[in-house]
Amino acid sequence: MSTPAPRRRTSSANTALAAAAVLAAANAFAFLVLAGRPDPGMAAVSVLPLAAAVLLWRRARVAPFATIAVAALVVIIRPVDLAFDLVRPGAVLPFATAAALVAAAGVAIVSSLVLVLRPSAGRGDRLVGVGGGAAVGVALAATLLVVWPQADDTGSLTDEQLAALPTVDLTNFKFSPAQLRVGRGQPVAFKFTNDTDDNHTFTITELGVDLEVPSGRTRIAVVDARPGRYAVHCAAGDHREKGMVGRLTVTDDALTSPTAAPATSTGAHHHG
Ligand SMILES: [Cu+2]
Repeated sequence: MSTPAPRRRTSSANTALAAAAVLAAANAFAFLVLAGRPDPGMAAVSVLPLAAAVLLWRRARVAPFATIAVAALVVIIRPVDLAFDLVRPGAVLPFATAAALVAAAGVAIVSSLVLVLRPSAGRGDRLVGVGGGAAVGVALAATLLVVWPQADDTGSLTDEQLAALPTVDLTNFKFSPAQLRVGRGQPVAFKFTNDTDDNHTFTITELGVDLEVPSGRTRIAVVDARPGRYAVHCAAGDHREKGMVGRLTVTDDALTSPTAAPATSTGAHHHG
């Protein structure tokens, strides 16, 4: 009866965090060793937030900095990249990283609450807890806000349909092909690949299409337009000025061409 409870209270949390740490370590190992090309940056990213979350949970002195580090990492990696990996994981590693970061953000938020609510919290603890938790929350919210519309754009296509999509390569600095031609009628889906180190976009201002294609990723865009000719450009940096432009022609008939074919069905396609 004389043994104080607090030591046991955190044992389940410790176990969960230990498991998370093992996952993060495995993730880092995969990025450094198993991947054909070692990627120290991604390895560090996959471990740091979890380490920060662990420290925060344990209420170490560095906890305030840990909270801020988690928030900064989420922002630095860019919500759109995270969101993309979460919604349509093209590879296990980026997905694992994104999932780990989101999980870490969740732990950081909870830990901030713990920091704020504990009886012995000083004024500084409370300020850091509230500020850090809010910062992580905002970063996480931004990520999730990007997630939903992406899910709507790409989630309804079957694997068969995905494989049959016309592909447009985004390179520095052009669209290949730059002339897209589709027949009117059903919405048309394109697959965009970006193998460069830069992020690019597929933007049709007239149609309200603004698709971000992160570096090294593939994305699907569903375009539903009346017959006409639409100017296409990349909205990243000065890519448009560098010639990253194209044109989408929607013909007045239902004919298709090699550069684009109607998707057989796009099911539950929604506009944001
Ligand atoms: Cu671009």
